[in-house]
Amino acid sequence: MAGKPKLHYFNGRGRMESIRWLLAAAGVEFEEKFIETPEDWDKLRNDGCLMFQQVPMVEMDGMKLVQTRAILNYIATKYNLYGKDIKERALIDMYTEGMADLNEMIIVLPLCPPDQKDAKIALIKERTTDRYLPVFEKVSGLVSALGHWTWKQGKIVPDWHSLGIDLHSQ
Ligand SMILES: N[C@@H](CCC(=O)N[C@@H](CS)C(=O)NCC(=O)O)C(=O)O
Repeated sequence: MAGKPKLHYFNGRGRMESIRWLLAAAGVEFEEKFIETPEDWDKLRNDGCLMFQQVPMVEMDGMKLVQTRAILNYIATKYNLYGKDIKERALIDMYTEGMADLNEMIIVLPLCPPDQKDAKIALIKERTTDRYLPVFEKVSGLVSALGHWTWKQGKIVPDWHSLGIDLHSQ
């Protein structure tokens, strides 16, 4: 029997988090190998197992998978979580690409110059509440899949703290 998938990433949510969620949704146990030091990072890059010298990387089924979307597509296809036909798959792609756009805004926030940070946080909040969450509110069945949101009085409420956004810094 094949071993558990091994996830290589930093000790944080980042781009690996959606992969963790998807494996959990598929009921697949996995191991994590965190990159904790510059030496860990150098070793992984110099081993030649990262196609583009980037993580996330997932070892599974004899492959060293990189590129978040490629990894998600592989897992979703393997565990039959990618729609019953191409129309359902297109719909799934539309929802997940929307979430990926929002996620990308949040992931790059720590790299933002300090003088632009408040404006970026304000934009993330505006896009979250005005653009993305209304779409997911229409399909409340999907809400349980969104770890950082809670459902209050018929509305999705973001958990800003768990998203890494400190409201008190405003
Ligand atoms: N398109 C890639 C982007 C991966 C990426 O940017 N990973 C970052 C960590 S979150 C990284 O490894 N950066 C190092 C580098 O680009 O040299 C994906 O979706 O997996």
